[in-house]
Amino acid sequence: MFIVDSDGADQGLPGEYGVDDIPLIVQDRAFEDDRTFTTTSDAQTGLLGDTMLINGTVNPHFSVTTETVRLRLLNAATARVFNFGFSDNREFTVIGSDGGLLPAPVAVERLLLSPGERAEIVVRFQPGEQPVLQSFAQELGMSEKFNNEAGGNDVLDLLQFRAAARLAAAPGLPLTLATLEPPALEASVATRSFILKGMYINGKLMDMSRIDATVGAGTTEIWNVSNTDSQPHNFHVHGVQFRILDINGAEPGPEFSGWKDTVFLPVRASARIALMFGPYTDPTTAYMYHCHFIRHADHGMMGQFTVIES
Ligand SMILES: [Cu+2]
Repeated sequence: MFIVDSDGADQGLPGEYGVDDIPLIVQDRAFEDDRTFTTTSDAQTGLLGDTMLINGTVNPHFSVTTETVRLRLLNAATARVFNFGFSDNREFTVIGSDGGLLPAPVAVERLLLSPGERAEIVVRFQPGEQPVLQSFAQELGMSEKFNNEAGGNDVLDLLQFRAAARLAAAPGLPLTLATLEPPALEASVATRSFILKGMYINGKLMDMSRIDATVGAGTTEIWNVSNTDSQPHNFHVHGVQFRILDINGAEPGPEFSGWKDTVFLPVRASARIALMFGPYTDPTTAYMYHCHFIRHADHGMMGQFTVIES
């Protein structure tokens, strides 16, 4: 995991790496009899594992020594959507999304992250307690059979916390975290549509020799991304961060209102995203956009765009 910080951005937040600031790379894996990874699956959405690996560790625990702990969550699974929460259903606070801090902390009991999505959360602990970070059942919008096959009914233990008898005091979180300009929609220069179905985006498989879109540096575009399929997908864009304007016509929850590069699209969901492209141009080297369910991307559910002078 690469962690990209800007100076001063972390003021007032837990930030001591390995003590109260912990990266959590969350994966489900399956193993063969000879203890090698299982790498193939016939499941539509891809391989689901029965063994949870947190930072590569089976049955992990974390020794808590401070009243608050910041967790940098990465869904590093190929196909599983994690519905994060705690065994005692405690509230926790979301402070960041894929591309940076949120404007303000958001209290939740559950947080749904599809493959490739990240979030930062802060959890408050009491001395001596041992809650477990879990993934809970979820509605993927599929038929019951496929919902089960895609892991929608699974409840999974991910990481046990073991709080010491005495914890170092931690202040409350700041009321504001970052200033996020609203997307400059009036400056939007183009609207594009992306239909996700089967392994196709707009009816096409990835072709290295084809540039699917050319965008202008420093411009804002609105992309309508629709999952018209009977299985979940998501949409991940390289080289740019975006803001989710709406999902199925409604504003996203505040925990998804910040900088994102991946948006989850359950069955028949559609999202409108505003992308603000940076100043860097290169007419020959393309960025990709793709479904982050790895089986889908591997089968060609991907396209590419270049950023040129506008
Ligand atoms: Cu997909």
